[in-house]
Amino acid sequence: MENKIKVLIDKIKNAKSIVISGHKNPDGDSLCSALALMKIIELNFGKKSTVIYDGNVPKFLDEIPLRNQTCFHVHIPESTKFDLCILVDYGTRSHLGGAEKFVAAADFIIEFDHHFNDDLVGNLCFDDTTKAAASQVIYDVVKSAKFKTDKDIIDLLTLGIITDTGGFKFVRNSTVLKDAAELVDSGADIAYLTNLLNNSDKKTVLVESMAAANAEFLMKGRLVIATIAKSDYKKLDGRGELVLNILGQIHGVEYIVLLKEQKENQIGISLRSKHDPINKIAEDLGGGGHLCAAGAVVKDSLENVREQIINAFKGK
Ligand SMILES: [Mn+2]
Repeated sequence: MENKIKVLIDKIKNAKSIVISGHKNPDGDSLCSALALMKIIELNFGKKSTVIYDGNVPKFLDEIPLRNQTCFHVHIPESTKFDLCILVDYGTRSHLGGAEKFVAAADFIIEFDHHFNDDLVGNLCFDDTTKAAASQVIYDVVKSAKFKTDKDIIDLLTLGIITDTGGFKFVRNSTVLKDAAELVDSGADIAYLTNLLNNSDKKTVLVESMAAANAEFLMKGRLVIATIAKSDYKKLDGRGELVLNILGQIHGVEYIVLLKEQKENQIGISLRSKHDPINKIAEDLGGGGHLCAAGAVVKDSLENVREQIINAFKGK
């Protein structure tokens, strides 16, 4: 770790321009980790970096600190060369989105991630799959390097943990709770930060509740499939987490599937499981993710994808 931190410090010190990006269609951890790093670099090295994103930033993240300092990637000329590129929470190469062109042009790439990935993009990798959030990986580095922090950094790192653990519901080891406890001691207010995320549009909440109300129950109620039709897809905010949350509360439900018709013959699939891993199903569909929370995008009709999903769950 010590050696890697030396390289990290050297690369940041010598960089003339720095771009930071999370994965396409950023979630809370991805965006908060990127913004936290931006502020860490500013506070400790006196350098500005550019935080870019691709896809849509969910509206529930509107009130997070420094939100207005993110930049949609197309607003930066394609010919721009950042000599240092930092990737956070990206997962796999195919999730880089608009950051890909800056990755290709950069002299050096640093990554901070907690996803399992056997095709690493970074030249210097701070990866730890035991961590619940990329922001937890960053917090580790902050402590090892003895970097200065401020309220924005503390709040953003805490928000990364809150969002990726579903408000501490998906905590699988104690390290994330220890880190959260330290962040609270450093000034993070969990209740305040949790409320900061209650920002969704009325139409989003209504569409997601409706999708839950119309869901189909299979396998004696162990599998539930909800659907968002193309006409409602635009009203979604992020991944449709509310649908998954509502259905997951039902007694006897073990697997929750949300099919989102993103456009004609393109279905976004979110898979959740209460216990049994379902990441293999996501991988077989060309996607990936965590053991019990994964997803994929399949280019086929809603009806065909529904059939595929039902077949994939046969034998479970
Ligand atoms: Mn994450």
